[in-house]
Amino acid sequence: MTSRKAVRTSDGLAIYLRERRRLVEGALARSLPAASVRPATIHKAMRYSLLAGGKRLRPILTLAASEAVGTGGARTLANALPAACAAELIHTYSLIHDDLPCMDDDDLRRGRPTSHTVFGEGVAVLAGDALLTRAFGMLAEVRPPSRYPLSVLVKEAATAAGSLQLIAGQVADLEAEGKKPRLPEVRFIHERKTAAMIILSLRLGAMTANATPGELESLTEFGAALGLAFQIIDDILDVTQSSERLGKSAGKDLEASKATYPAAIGLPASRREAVRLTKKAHDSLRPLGAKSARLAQIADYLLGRDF
Ligand code: GRG
Repeated sequence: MTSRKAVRTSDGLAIYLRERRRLVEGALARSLPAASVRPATIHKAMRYSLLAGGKRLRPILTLAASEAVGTGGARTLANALPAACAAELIHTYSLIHDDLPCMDDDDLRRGRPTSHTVFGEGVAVLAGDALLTRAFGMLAEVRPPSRYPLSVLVKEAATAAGSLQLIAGQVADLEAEGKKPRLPEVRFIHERKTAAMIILSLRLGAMTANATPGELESLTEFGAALGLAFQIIDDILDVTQSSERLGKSAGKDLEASKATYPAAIGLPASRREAVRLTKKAHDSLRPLGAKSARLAQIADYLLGRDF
């Protein structure tokens, strides 16, 4: 992207991302008990991981999806915000558990020592559990629009975080370790471990803004393509970037013989696949028209990211 128009567009996106991140950070900080509330250890641990930065991709997608189908005003955003927090709470729980010695056994996350290295394994497990539980409490704060009662939102989140999606991906990932990675298996894992949460984030945002079934379908297709592209880029960055840049341990996938796109099809083909999926993501947005421009920009931004 070198044209002047492209530069202006990416400037606009940077401002958008900064503003939405600010909204999300404030809401996340308010979503948990203060660190001093008894038992302080658990609240410290929950806040330590949740408020450690991170790209906030999932909550930003929730907000952007609500804006793509709603009126886009302050009310649209305010109603999407608890759902955005729910997506980030589930995501952060999954990161804490993923880093545990019995899983990926990692000591660096979001540029900080992982939860279990600071608080011990027991508290880290419980902090993950408590964040997951809090996610459903946050979802209950959405003012349900006419098409989507709260029970629908809760079911969406439970399905995406459950044994058919997020946890299915993690189990398949654990079972794939040390085996020669095959593309269908890698895809199975990535669709469940990563894309499912990205689809959930978009769908929750769209639902809080009372999306039509057609709009919801377009955003689901967008999320499926974007989610897979996002994880392929993540796999590529693990091979090509430093731990300092990523804020998490780089090079671990190769070391642990993890199921990744570069391991299955090589780096050049992985890059081509991420580009193809990003184009597919763009195509999925076409029925939504101009209001989905931010989502299209986010897809391009994620393709070009280096952390
Ligand atoms: C239930 C015991 C138990 C564990 C669940 C499901 C699970 C553990 C872990 C999956 C988490 C995981 C590592 C998913 C991969 C998706 C991914 C690329 C995560 C990193 O997302 P980013 O880059 O991270 O958006 P930030 O820190 O920016 O939010």
